[in-house]
Amino acid sequence: MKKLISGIKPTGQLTLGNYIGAIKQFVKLQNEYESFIFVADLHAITTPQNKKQLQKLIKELVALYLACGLDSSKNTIYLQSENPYHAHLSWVLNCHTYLGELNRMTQFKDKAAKLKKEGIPAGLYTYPVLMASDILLYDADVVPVGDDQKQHVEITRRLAERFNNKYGSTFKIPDVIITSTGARIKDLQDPTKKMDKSSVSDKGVILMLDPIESIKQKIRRAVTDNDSIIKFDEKNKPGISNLINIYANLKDISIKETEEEFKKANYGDFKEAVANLVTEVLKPIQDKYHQIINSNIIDDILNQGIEKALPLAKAKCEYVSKKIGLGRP
Ligand code: ATP
Ligand code: LTN
Repeated sequence: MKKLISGIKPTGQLTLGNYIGAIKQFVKLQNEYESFIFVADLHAITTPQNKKQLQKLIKELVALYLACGLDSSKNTIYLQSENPYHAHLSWVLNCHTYLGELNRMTQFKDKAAKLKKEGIPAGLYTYPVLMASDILLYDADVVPVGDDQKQHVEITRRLAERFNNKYGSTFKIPDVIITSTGARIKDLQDPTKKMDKSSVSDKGVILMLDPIESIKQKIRRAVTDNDSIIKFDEKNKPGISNLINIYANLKDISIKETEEEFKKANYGDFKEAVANLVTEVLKPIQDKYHQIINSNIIDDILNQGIEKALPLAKAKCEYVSKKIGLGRP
């Protein structure tokens, strides 16, 4: 069976963007791939985090993975920092990465701009190399992510190819999987910006655990435009296009089918339909989440996950070390 790997950072409450761009894909693909889904806590600390809050978010993220339908018999669900080999391989790959490559990463530029006053951690700069290690450590065939992570999977491929050319075949070259609709869900108040869990915008971000009525309000108040045609046009109608993306994705239909379904509707009716669909999807997830978060299952799942992930990662790191001449002769 081919392998899949992906992770999410415990940097905030998960958004509808995280669900559509990432988790929904994990759930769909778990039947086709042997899946490794982790909590990227080492990635989370590339921007400043509060210790107590981080602990809470780690637990919540595992509960949400499960509530969304990740099956622990099909997925190895684990905590990144419990596996020291991620950081080990990351160091080795750092020594094979050029500064010029890291300078081109758009996520780094965006996040660094926000941290100018406090200082920009070196870890934020080398973040893509840690992500490459996460992926290459398990010989993953595919990496399902949102559009913003595509560049990081591309650098992963480049690093793997460089290493293979220098030391002989060592790493599998992974492919990115990006959903055709909803690869970049936008903020409802500023539809030119990505919906982000670390964002300060409250009205523009739908949190997966937001109260149902508040989700509906946020969608009803989403910024649109002045004409009243429900047509996908990201440049001129970013707000409506964002809602079309959300609807099409959650209903598993195309953009065209969505336009056709609402060709006679007004914006009010369309927003109501989007609000109903989003809450229909999120309500059962929220119910399950509340059962899971108060049970002991989270520790069991993480124990089981790390037990499977650790020996695989250890073996790969030892193999890599041998290839480059590290360790005792
Ligand atoms: P942060 O704001 O802390 O950078 P984030 O919301 O971007 O966080 P990540 O942990 O970086 O979340 O992302 C987890 C996964 O969700 C990634 O695969 C990412 O591409 C995807 N994702 C995040 N936001 C969106 C979005 N708005 N639309 C589609 N996919 C998204
Ligand atoms: N950088 C990703 C999270 C992440 C990831 C990974 C995703 C860390 N390591 C490995 C896929 C594969 C993000 O979403 N910000």
